[in-house]
Amino acid sequence: MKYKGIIFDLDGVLVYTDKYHYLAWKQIADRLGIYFDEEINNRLRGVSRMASLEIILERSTQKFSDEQKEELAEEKNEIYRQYLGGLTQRELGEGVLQTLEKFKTMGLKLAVGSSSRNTELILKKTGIYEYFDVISDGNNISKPKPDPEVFIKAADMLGLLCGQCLVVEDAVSGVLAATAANMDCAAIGDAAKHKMATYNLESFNQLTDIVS
Ligand code: B16
Ligand code: MG
Repeated sequence: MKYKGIIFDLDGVLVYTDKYHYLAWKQIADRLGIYFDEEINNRLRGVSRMASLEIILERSTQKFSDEQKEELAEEKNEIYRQYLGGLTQRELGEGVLQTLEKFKTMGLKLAVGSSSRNTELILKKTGIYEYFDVISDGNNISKPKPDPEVFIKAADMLGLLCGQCLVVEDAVSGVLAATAANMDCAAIGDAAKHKMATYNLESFNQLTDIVS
């Protein structure tokens, strides 16, 4: 087999939580009178909570202190977690369950490599927590994507070399992070056409052909 480990991004790859990030940020932006739409939201994919807030505040004329920014980020997270309360297996990406099942039977090591600090909750609510050998996420990194830290740590936790792992990503920041980690990257969704991606996926199910 070409790879020994697969490192999955969470939001936008395994689970469609991206719409809840959008709705939560939209609520904050509307309250502050800042213009925010789906296109701006695409720039938030894969980047940390605080970096997302900074992108939203680019359109604000008001200045915010670090303390106010912390409060806004916390407020967004509370709204987001309310949405997560209703999360079920229905929000899993198409083909995710079958693919994870197949990769497990093939003996591949599986990791999550996400910028989110809500990874465990999301994996448990959608019933896929048990499929993963390790989780590398916003809780154990100091530098968010596009820095490669989250993926390098995931490979390390799996006991594998970077070159033995394939990253699956939906965000440009994630494709850049995988490239900087010297890992092959299968890009889907928003990042699918990115020139740095090793594989451009039209559907999640195509992963099986790449890996076999
Ligand atoms: P949280 P990923 C990322 O997840 C999201 O795409 C991004 O929009 C979000 O700001 C980031 O997680 C942090 O999430 O607020 O839950 O800690 O795509 O890296 O799985
Ligand atoms: Mg993502």
